[in-house]
Amino acid sequence: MKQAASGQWDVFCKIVDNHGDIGVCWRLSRQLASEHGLRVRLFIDDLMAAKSIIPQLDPKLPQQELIGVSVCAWPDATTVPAKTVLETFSCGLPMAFLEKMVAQQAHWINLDYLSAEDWVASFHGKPSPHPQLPITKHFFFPGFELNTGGLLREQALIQQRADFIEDSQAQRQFWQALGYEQGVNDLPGSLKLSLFCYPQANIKGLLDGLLSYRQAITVFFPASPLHRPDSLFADFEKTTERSFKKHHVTVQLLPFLSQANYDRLLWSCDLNFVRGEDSWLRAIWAGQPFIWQPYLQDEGTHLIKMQAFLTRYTAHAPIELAKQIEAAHYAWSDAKSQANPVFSELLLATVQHKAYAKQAAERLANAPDLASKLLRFNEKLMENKV
Ligand code: TRH
Repeated sequence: MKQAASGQWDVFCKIVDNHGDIGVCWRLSRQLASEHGLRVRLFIDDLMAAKSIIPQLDPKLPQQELIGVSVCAWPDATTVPAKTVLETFSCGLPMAFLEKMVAQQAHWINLDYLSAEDWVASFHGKPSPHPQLPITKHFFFPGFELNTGGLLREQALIQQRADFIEDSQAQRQFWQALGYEQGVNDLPGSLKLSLFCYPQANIKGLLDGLLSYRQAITVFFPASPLHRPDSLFADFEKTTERSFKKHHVTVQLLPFLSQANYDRLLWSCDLNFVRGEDSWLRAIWAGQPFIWQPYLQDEGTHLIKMQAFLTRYTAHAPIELAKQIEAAHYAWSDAKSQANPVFSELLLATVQHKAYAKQAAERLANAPDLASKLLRFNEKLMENKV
């Protein structure tokens, strides 16, 4: 393990909606503590909402030690800042806290959203002086290219995935823990899909595609307050409290999983539908085929973000497969688009798609990870080399 970086870092997380903000902040805070030996305080504006990602959190406690991280309620005027303060997704810092940061010349870094767009590299590391106070914020942009902040990836992640894929006992335990008995739908040729999406996703189009694909398919659907399964699968037969079936397609409702179990679900499925920020990246590292639905933005700018990623991600893919991956992304993010036979054709390419997704994960995992680059960036700030 690298020489424990000295000192304490403060990480700020405001939970706007959904799970991504806290999902990223909790994952990064644990990594900074466990892999880089930092004393991390994670300040969260809504502790109750954070419980979806940190189930062991007690929202009544103003401060608690969890998995090497000090999880804290939003700071009050007495809180003394750490030497390095990580604001995330431009969540904003309390003025009293900022004034104390000035007093101790704290480093102020803003971790921004992940994008594959070309402009990212030119904005990465850029300073932004505070309009009133003599302190400068530095923007830190995650990204897919070496001249960006890199991608969030724990050091042991790729090996953990490889070990799980090789370990049928661990896989059995995982499925049993989910109350899912492996059986008929696990026969050779049957497919497993996972579904994590926003309500605007073209779920009807996908189901039509799956129904026209002549192999047993199980769709795992972790619970999300954004969806009402009974209406989504209205023309399916409800076979149990948590499953629906129509011909060869079974939909299995799952509880909202722990982040670790959600990784295992992504590792175990043949095609993963993911969204937003963090699940998108976990799907990439899972090395399995995936369809990403970006967080919806006005004027369809999320489709520009999606196209920038597709161009980069499919750059090394066989033309036909690249076209199929792209067509499936547009069919998924655009509920009005003609989805059939886009999804069934993509499923027919599963073997080739799996090989490509595995290679793409290995290619991206060769680059330094975001947490290591964040520490390097902070060291450069200390040496006034930024
Ligand atoms: O929940 P999201 O839609 O979060 C979004 C995005 O981050 C978006 O960029 C941001 O602007 C918006 O929030 C405010 O999707 P995301 O980013 O994939 O985060 C989901 C988290 O939930 C991720 O850490 C994985 C985790 N997760 C589980 O832990 N268990 C589960 O069962 C599932 C489905 C997800």
